[in-house]
Amino acid sequence: MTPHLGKGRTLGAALASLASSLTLALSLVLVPAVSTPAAAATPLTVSQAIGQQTGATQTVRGYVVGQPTATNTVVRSGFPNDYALAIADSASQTSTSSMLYVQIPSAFRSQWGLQSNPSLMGKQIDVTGTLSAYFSHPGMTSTSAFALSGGGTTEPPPTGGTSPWDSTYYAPAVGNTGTALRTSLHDIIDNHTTLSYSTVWTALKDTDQDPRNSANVIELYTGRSISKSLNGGDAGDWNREHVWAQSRGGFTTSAGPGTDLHHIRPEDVTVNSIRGNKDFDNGGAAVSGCTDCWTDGDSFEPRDAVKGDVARMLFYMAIRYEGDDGFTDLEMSSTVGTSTSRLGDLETLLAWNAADPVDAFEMRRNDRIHAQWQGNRNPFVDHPEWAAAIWN
Ligand SMILES: [Ca+2]
Ligand SMILES: [Ca+2]
Repeated sequence: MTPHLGKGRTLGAALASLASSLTLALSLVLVPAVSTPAAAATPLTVSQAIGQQTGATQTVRGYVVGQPTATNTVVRSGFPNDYALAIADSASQTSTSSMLYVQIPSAFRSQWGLQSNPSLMGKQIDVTGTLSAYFSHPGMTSTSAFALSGGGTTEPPPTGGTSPWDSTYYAPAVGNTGTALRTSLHDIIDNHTTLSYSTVWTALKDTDQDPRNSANVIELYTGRSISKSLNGGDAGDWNREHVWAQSRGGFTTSAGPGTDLHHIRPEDVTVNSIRGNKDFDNGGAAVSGCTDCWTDGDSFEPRDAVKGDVARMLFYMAIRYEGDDGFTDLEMSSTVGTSTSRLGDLETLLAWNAADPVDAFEMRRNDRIHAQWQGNRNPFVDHPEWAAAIWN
């Protein structure tokens, strides 16, 4: 199965949706007029929040539709900063009277502001804060929590695609499958700035910043938050983990694949060395100092929360590097323990991609690499379903 973010609605899905709406309407008619018990855990809709500007603290669920810049103005691109969001009950809403304006306090801006995270457009989120006017408009202030709605990110964005980049960055690729998709994506993503290996330290302190502590980065496999300043080579430091291991890609730390941020992540020095140049697959013995990590003689299994991240980084490398620019052609492998230029296990990685959907940290990371460091994107973070469209 492709993971959900894809595909327009079929007629069948529309009919099923209509049928469930009719069932709901019927049940509302048949059930006597007993008021629904107030379920504290159920978020308000945006239209409810607009009608309840009481100063109470509430959680509201809605789709990100833009950034308010004045009472009657919401911009949908060219975001000026990270200070505010507009949410609505439909991802295609364009009327400001049907939007709630959400203040983003400074602690949340790097993770939830649209200038840093334009991929949030069209995503369904839950926000908690005070229901009161913002920009002289129904709003939420003193916002204290932001989260992607659980399993609720399936409504397609207004373009009819699945990413705000479909009509621009990905235009030559949208609609393709198989070899045509591979070729068009390669041509899009191979045009980028290359970094020096020393700049990679600086960049990782931005791309992998802990959303709860701007002085720290998050280590990929361990999940630990560690001071940005503890980068180095001693036990207990973090260093630069090449998810596509150098010796398996025929590259060094010269500018090129060995400095490509899309697959380089902060990792604990000791755990990085335990992973070494192994393939990725399920199973093995527990890895000391890395909760829920497993390894055997030829493979490494990271914690569940980053299994999809690992898969999508490797898919990027296989498509970015095709042997046409002086670097080795990298390809996915359907086995483990194979030679230079191939990494696996493809079937396991496709399953990890489906089981661990793209999260806010990963989206922000992709946005930062694109906007700030390299000028290119990982297509499999924007379109995880493209992996199955290429490798199935
Ligand atoms: Ca993940
Ligand atoms: Ca390749």
